[in-house]
Amino acid sequence: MNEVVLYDYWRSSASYRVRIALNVLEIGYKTVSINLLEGEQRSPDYLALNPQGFVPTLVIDGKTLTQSLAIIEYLAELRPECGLMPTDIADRQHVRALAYAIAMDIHPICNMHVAAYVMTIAGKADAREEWMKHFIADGLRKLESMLGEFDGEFSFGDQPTMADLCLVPQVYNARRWGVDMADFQRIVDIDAKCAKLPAFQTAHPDRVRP
Ligand SMILES: N[C@@H](CCC(=O)N[C@@H](CS)C(=O)NCC(=O)O)C(=O)O
Repeated sequence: MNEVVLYDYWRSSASYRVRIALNVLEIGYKTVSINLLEGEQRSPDYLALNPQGFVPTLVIDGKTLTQSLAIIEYLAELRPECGLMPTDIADRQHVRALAYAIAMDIHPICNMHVAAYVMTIAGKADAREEWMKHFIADGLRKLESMLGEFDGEFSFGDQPTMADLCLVPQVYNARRWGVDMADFQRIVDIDAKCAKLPAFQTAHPDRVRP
């Protein structure tokens, strides 16, 4: 395998998801940090890799891959035995539904450029915090009730799947914004379970911060 390179930012949830996936599969990789606060995601060199100007981007097998969930599914298909995606078609649908509830419903409206724009149009400095807390809590409440449909120690079953790779970074982000997690016991329990696993520990933002 050629050198695997992950373009990421230590605090980015989407990057954090892919770091966990690479660790679960035990794929060694080099990191190139794209400093979002300094706008490096909009540099011409980076846009040539990721035309959306988002992190992460993964270079693997001579291919340049974007979109964290599409990257995770690529890795899961490369190594089906890793269990990140179940083998049963209906089970896979459930895992995707849980992952999308975070990655497609919570994350995009809480993205850095969205929250920054909210602050501009609202004309008050604390608008961003209100926005983040409101939409993260709203999304987590819905996720908590979705999770109630499924048994197991993780989001779906007894081993980590793509759903957990989305849940853990979202919980990190929620805590960072001061969201009260008291109503989300199942989410908190799953997060704690994942936190015991080395693949999740070594992907944590505090461990990869440049
Ligand atoms: N759907 C994309 C979203 C990626 C994304 O939004 N990344 C954020 C960091 S978590 C980003 O690069 N933001 C840069 C910006 O808002 O300018 C994915 O899952 O890869």
